Amino acid sequence: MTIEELAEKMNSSLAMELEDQYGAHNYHPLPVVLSRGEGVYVWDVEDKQYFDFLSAYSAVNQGHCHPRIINTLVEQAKTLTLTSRAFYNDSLGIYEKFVTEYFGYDKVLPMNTGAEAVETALKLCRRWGYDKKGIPSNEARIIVCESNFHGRTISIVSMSTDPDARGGFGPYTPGFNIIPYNDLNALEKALEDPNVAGFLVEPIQGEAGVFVPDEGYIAKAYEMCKAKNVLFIADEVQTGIARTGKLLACEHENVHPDMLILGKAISGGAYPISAVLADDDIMLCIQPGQHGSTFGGNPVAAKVAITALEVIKDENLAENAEKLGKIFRDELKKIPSEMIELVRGKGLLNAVVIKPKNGKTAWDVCVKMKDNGLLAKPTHNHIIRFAPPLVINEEQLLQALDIIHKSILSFE
Ligand code: IF1
Repeated sequence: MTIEELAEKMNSSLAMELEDQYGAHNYHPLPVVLSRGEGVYVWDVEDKQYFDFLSAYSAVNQGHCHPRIINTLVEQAKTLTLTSRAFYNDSLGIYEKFVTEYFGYDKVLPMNTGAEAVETALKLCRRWGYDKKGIPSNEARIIVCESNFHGRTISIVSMSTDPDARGGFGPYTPGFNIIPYNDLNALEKALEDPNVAGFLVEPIQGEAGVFVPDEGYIAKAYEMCKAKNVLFIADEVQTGIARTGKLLACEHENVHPDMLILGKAISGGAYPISAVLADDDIMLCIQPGQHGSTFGGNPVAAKVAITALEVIKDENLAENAEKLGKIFRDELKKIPSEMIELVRGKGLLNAVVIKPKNGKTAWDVCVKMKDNGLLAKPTHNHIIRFAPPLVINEEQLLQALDIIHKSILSFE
């Protein structure tokens, strides 16, 4: 069949068959085939409507197809899409000024995916360690936490403790000291190593199952790093851009990271955009020819990121996440089912730990919620992450809670 014929005949089973036959099997999606999105809703190819409670893993914080973001995307796409950094362009400088003032840093290094931004931060941290801290060449160490998730590249899975993410991809990149998350004693011991250049941490561990550390952990960890001349590097790819009820999750503890890693919702899900922000003493450790990317800092990304970040402030999405997140957790805790073992989260990044019942697991709950019109996906088998677009209003949230309530009680 031609592409036109396939599009004409498109339906859920055809879409799944095509992906199964012609696509790599690196995901096991929920059996739903989406074709349209608007705000908090998505529709499948049979035009059934769902609440999107995953938001593409917190990339669509501003809601699907936000009109302002899409208009910017379309206008710039019709004008100039890509110049490469071999030349200047008329959008990048404006974006660089905007985004560094928006987050309070001297400079930004623009990349495309979260993993690329994490890799960039690792390179910057090592260069700073050698050039500014005086760590012997090739001896720099970076402290990371157990159960971290920072992406899928070889160096990033080299610091992972998740067998699925890491297993079978050796040999691994050296130079990482792994400590337990949310454990200041372990961090204190690890900081004794004079060759440590940085501490890379998620302010809340998303993939691990929305692990919120103890109050004060991030603030104390930052202080301890400063006392040992070690860079505090926050991976806010998932927790950033208003998701946890503040613009950055670090703001809950008044921490201004030495290096800030952003991705996902910096574009509102309209385009792959990521960024590393830092002050000059770190950022200028990389000079021309020492790092780069074909698409990094392209005009479309520059313009889209400006609009996506403007929307966050114009629509008070952090405040909305804070307010509705509290309601969401309170209402979830009221659901009378022993399948709900634990509810945790911050802002609109929440998770429910599901205790299997009569052989029914988190996956079965997600399939039931899908049938009832709400999409979410389990992480690590027994945890369901709930992360709707931050544009959700209270009425929609309560409707979604009804669906969750009905779905879970259907297993009683
Ligand atoms: C998948 C997880 C979430 C991230 C943090 C960097 C990255 C991510 C804190 C890399 C990416 C994505 C990747 C995607 C699913 C999703 C995910 F389940 F994998 F872990 F959100 F929790 N730092 N997370 O969460 O960004 O290169 O993907 O742009 O790989 O399955 P990326």
